[in-house]
Amino acid sequence: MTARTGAGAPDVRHDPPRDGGFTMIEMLVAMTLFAALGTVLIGFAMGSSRVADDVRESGNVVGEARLAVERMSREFRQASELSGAQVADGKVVSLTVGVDFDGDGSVEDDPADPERLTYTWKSSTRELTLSGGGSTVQVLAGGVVAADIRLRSSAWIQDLDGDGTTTWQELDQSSIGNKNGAPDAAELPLIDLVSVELLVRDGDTERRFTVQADMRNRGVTA
Ligand SMILES: [Ca+2]
Ligand SMILES: [Ca+2]
Ligand SMILES: [Ca+2]
Repeated sequence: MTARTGAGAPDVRHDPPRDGGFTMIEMLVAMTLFAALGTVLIGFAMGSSRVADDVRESGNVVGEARLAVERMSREFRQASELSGAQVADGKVVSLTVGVDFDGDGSVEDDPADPERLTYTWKSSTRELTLSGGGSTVQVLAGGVVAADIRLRSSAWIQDLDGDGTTTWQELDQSSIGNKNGAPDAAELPLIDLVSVELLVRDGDTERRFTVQADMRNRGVTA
């Protein structure tokens, strides 16, 4: 009994410290693991929130560009007149269309509900603006890097170089054109295809948005 107790005593005395030692090590290991896991989780959470921010930001730019492009496309298709176009360095930089939104048969310049709209691209400041009824707003709040406005005609007989596309330049140089380097006068009524290509900055990348509108619904030849 005594011997057994004596033999058992060291075991009894030694066991608790051994358990305590394992517990300490286990706790240290657990703490280290939790710390490591925590760091990974925090890093992951911060990373995902950054990604979410990027997606949100990108979604805004892309969403806004899509809306702008859809709106332009709708307005050009519904336009009952192409009132004018401005040219700079041989390129169309401004386009004025008349859309009879209220359907009363005429295009009015009512400031409350303007029907004559002008889209203007200013390459020096990279601003695409929309003017109507005496006020001007910026389209896409400075996100546009480049804009390319093209005017074409389905009057194939004026396709001087025979490439299948009649550009406003060809109309200008044709027998009906006034050869002044601008789409105007007798040329405007023959223009029935408008395309606008926008290059929009989206974070580190640039995205291209294209508007292709058939203006053949125009009854009025302004
Ligand atoms: Ca009207
Ligand atoms: Ca051509
Ligand atoms: Ca001309």
